[in-house]
Amino acid sequence: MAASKDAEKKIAALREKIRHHEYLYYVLDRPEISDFEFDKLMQELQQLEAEHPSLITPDSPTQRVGGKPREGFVKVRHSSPMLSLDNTYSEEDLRDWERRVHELSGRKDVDYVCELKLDGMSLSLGYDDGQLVRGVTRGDGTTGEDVTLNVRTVRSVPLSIPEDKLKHAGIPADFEVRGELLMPKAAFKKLNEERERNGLATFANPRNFTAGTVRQLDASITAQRRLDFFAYMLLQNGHTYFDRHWKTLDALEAAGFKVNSHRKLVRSMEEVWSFIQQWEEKRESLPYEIDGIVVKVDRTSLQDELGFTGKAPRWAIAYKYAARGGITKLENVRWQVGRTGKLTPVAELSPVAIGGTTVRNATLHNVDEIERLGVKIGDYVQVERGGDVIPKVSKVVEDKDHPRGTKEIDIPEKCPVCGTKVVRTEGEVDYRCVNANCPAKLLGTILHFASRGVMNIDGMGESLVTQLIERGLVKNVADIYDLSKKDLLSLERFADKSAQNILDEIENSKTLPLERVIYGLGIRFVGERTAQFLGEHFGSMEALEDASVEELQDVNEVGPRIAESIVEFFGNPANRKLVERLGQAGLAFKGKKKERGTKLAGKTFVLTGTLAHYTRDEAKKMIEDAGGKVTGSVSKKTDYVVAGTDAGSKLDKAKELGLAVIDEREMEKLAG
Ligand code: 0OW
Repeated sequence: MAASKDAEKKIAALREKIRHHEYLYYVLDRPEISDFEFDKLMQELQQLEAEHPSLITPDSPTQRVGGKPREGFVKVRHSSPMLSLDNTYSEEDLRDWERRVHELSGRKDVDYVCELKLDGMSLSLGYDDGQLVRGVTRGDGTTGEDVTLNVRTVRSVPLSIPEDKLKHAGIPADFEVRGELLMPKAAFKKLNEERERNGLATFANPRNFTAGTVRQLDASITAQRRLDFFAYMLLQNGHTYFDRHWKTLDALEAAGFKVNSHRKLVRSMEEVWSFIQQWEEKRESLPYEIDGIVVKVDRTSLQDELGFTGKAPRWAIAYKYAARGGITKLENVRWQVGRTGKLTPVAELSPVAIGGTTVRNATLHNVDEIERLGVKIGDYVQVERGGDVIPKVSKVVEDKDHPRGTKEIDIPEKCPVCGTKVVRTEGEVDYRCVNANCPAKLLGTILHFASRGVMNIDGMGESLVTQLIERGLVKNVADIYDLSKKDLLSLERFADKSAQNILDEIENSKTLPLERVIYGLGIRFVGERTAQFLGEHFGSMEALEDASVEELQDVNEVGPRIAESIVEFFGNPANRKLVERLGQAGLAFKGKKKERGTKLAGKTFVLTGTLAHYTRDEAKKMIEDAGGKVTGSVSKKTDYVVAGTDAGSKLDKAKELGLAVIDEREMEKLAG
């Protein structure tokens, strides 16, 4: 007992410490320890909990990412409607709103709270006895979807709040918090670029990405995308708890929720207007997108008196900033072909001034976006410069001054660059050119190969590569290694020094490891992480080239889709020739094969149900690193079935076949 008592104390102290550092890092954005030190604390807690599983509680920091992928979402009715906001676009509109507030309330001395209007999606969190028990999307305002498992992975959402902290904040033990869930600009940019690199459809803005992320059936995917949650409402049994909104925000902050600090309590519309103007400029510097300001009557009794119409309260209003953009005419649409062959529609516009620059092109993103906008050639469109640099077409403008266009935007039958028939794979959004030697793909392919995170050939940017392609000096990535100084000196603006620099960079690239070369080949769905797993697993380019679809699926996180894409790539003789030339040029074709243990050599495992401490991928990796194999279906050839909680039909079949059924402890022991 003493050991367990001692463990209990250590676990409690570790949890407290980890929660404190999670709060500093994710709520206050003021970390005091390094990620490495934080991870060590988490590993220590995981180890202690593994030794004393009975001490594991749902609100332990180790329990944020868990549960098996679901088939769908349960509908949940809100305690009271989750309202939306009426919008205003001018100071005059605001004055009208203020007049209505005065008339309806019969008061002139109204206090207001100004808040940034975060451009995310609303979410409701339910806490019972200080424990997070539910996360629900807004849905249609009356009924939302239960996304609790996904919400638990958002680090700025407390899994539990200690009783004393709630008391200190004046909050009852059972309460509901509402707020905005969002994806910071930096995360959006990085994740979208990664999807682009892996040939996946990208999202038009952080809000869409957030909505797609929180509704992932597999919460471990949500966890990887680092969403943020800002609280702005506190209810008990569907009613606002505090008598002032300002108090609500302070109480939420005191209880450990992330509350936006850029808020202001004001007594007049003049102050509201100056707050709005102040943030019109400053919003560019914010780490997340805002699309306006929310103004709310502060006193709850007044809010109740004013009530709401339709779906929006009378006691709150949104002021929307004019889109950073302009209205102009869509003259034409051309289709750009990227490295992966994806065809992207580009709007050719009548020049329009946006934020001091003249814009002539904007992205229409993909065919779905064209359909969503309902845009035609000749339409007048609103063009906006979003958080990222590429302007986008945000909507069609239709009024007496802006008549509609009539010409449909045709999706090209053939690749605009090489004439190959374009295809659209079943269930995918994008149209693609599948010609491996399409020149347009060539530019993107060379740039990808030479880029920093791949072969790191500094100086080999768009202008140089375009020249090399136009002069016929480079037709594929292997030609890079045949370039001579004479070739480079024949290009514009190339003096001896810069030519030598490029040649040195090319030479240096040969020292980079095998996984970089694999990543550089630009095989569809093979991004940086997959390339690393492939390098570690096969240990050489030759072994990778000869691997079958089945063998490839033994690699961590490689499923049938990626395996087929790799076999298809090496099945193309032109690609084989290319790889052979890279080998001859002296690139790293041997890597350090991740040594596998032999404890489980020749043993086949099947995983079923939810494991308490490992995701499916982690468990699969543990077994494979010990030399074992993980398959998806139970058969007589299966040596072990690892059963977690709510194991399904695979467990029944294992019992039928009299197979060895073990839990994750025994799996760990077997894997050593
Ligand atoms: N997006 C926001 C935000 C905010 C609610 C309360 C009742 C009606 C609106 O930052 N700061 N405050 C509120 O207050 N709503 C917001 O966003 C709304 C929620 C639904 C549609 C908008 O996203």
